[in-house]
Amino acid sequence: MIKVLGNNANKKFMKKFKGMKLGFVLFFIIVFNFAGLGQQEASLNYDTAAKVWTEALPVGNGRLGGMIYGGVAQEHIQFNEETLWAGEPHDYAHQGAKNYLGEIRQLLTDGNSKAAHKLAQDHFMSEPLKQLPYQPFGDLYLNFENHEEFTNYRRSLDLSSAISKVSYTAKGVNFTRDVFVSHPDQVMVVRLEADKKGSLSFEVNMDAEHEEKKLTSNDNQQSLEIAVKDGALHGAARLKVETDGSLTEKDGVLSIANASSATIYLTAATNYINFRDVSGNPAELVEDYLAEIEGESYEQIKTNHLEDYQELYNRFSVDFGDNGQSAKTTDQRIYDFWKNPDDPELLALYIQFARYLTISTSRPGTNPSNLQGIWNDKMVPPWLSGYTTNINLEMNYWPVEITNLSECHEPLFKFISELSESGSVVAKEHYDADGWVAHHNVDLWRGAAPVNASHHGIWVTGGAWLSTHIWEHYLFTMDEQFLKDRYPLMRDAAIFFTDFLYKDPNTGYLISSPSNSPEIGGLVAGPTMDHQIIRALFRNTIEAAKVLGEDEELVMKLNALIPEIAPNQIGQHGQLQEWLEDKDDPDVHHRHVSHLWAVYPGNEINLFDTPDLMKAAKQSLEFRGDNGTGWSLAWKVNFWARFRDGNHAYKILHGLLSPAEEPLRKNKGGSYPNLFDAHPPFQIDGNFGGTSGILEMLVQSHLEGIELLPALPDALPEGEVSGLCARGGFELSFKWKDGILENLEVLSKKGGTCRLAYGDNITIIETKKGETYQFNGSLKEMK
Ligand code: FUC
Repeated sequence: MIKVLGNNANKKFMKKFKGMKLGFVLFFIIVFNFAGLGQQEASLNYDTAAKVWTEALPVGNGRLGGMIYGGVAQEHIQFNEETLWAGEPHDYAHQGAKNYLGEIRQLLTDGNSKAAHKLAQDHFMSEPLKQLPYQPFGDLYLNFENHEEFTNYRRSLDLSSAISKVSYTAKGVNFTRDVFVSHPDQVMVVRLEADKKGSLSFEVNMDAEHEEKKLTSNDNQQSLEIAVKDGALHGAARLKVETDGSLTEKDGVLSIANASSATIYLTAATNYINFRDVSGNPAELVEDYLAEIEGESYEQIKTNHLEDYQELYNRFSVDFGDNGQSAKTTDQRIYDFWKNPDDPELLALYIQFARYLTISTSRPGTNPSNLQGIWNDKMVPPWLSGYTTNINLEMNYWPVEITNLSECHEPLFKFISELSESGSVVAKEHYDADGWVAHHNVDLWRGAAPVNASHHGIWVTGGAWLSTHIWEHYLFTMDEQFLKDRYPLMRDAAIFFTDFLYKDPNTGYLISSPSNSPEIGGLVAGPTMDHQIIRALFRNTIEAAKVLGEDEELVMKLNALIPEIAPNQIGQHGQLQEWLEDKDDPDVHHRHVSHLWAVYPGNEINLFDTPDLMKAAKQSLEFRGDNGTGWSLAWKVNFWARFRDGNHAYKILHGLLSPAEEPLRKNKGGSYPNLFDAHPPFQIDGNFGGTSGILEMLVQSHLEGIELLPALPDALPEGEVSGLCARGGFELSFKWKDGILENLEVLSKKGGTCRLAYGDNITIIETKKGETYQFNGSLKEMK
């Protein structure tokens, strides 16, 4: 960990980084050239309208989301509001479950797993057994008469402005539509223009799939009220139209005629206030949102949007060079990448798209990004479009710090805080323990109890894994106030495990039982992943307590427990054991690779401290193979980067960026035409995990310092990155050519020691807060 540096830290850092092989060391000094570095253009482009949802383009402001189809005769924007879910406030804990904990443990210890499963299924699962789904909200339709014939069709999503555009020519008139969702003004904006006066005519109406719905209009406004079928939530959407043409209303539909331009402002809200309170008034909220933009011009609202969005987006840029592929449509590029993975700009686009998705789904005050971000068109979406914590939810936040979007991590912290409340009830009812616990799935109601089935639902380290994000955020920002505010969540997650860990009569180790290694092997005693996560949580809590000068006694207790926890073990096939017993099957190619958690996102297993375990982990990954669902591929990219095998990481990325719907790829993970990650079906985690994987090839800062280009693949021989964040509070800009670092600029945001490594070159400098330091490719500081 970079945070806590002992007296001999510098020596240790040197030692750790000994043995790193570079091959070449640069001896010449390169003239710095960051002046030319700018924001690269990044856009998704198409020459036809979307036929299906995974071709439509996403827009969002963290709360409101839209999927734009871009049809000419009919525009369809399917929209969501992030708090519209089925269900109602409910804690899911199973009263009296704790009475069965001892017996379930004993059955597992005795090897009677069948009886353990049955007992757990009958008495230990959440009430009710299933959680509830995220819901679509509604649809906006714009119908244009006489637009059947058209030419010059283009459809795009510009990532630098977060504006989606459609343009075409019909009857000699050039038409354009711009759509964005404003965060400052909380409205979706659809701007339509025709370049010939008075030639824009269309009808507007909203609709929804909900059985309970009501559409009303008056003057230039239209309202849609809906209620979910199973539950306490209802919502209101409201739009208003401003135009220089005529506006009439008939049967709820608004008609615009003879206009040159028209702007639609749409907003939506529900009665959800928080996971315990549904007393909101959505009709009032949407009225207020629209009242707040009354009198503001379209130009002003667009300017507000751009200022707000670009303040986040423009902090980071990446350029891998462009070999001409970017002139093609995005769907074609994905197809061509599958055939020949030589489109470095597509990787840069993938990174910026993930940043766009982060900004569009996660803003301070919103809910975190669920399995589909905020976009969903199904009443029963895959896996309920929930918050799955045994990999997916965390993966959504893997690149958030590195890509300089630290405040977009906040929704996750708020979520953890709420989850700790429901999780403390579950800790008591299921485990008779203090602190809090969360299992593998969570819904809007912060359900923390084990759901669905004992063989995958009883997995106890969901809350612990999430809590590691608090420490990570601190490492990247060095923000002590943040740590002080959120530390109790880590501490209480750790306290749960001080009660929960159980001395295994067979081995004498402290183990996690009952639990599972997600989602393979059933209910077991002592899965490796749990122990890795619990140790990481304990270590983080110890470090955090030291920073804050708190909880000395707890620190002593955690320090004493860590060596008692079952260690990582190497098994008969040279593999890292997934379980306490040496029973891994090398022929199993399961999508989850949970026992490698300590390689990534953890750091307990690494090349310097534990080379043998690293070798075993690599062996395990080789057994699992190179295929997988979208998120599984994404995770493997990160592993291979940590194994310092950039070419293998790139091989996996090749799959992740290949067409999901290509029949010859037989339902593998990949990308849809709109660059959404395919599990399949659509699941947003792979977009984020793939992005963190690419960045792990460029910079790693999970050990004592910052390593430049630790796993650069041959396919990315040159590039330029700016605004990339590393642990310790540093922001990096650097450039490489022919696979060799040319120069580096480090901004120290908080001061302190900065340890840099590139190949055999190591530089340690004391930095001052706010200062920028420049280095040549051999890490020699340039004054
Ligand atoms: C976990 C995974 C599945 C899927 C689901 C949402 O259960 O095993 O593959 O991603 O989450």
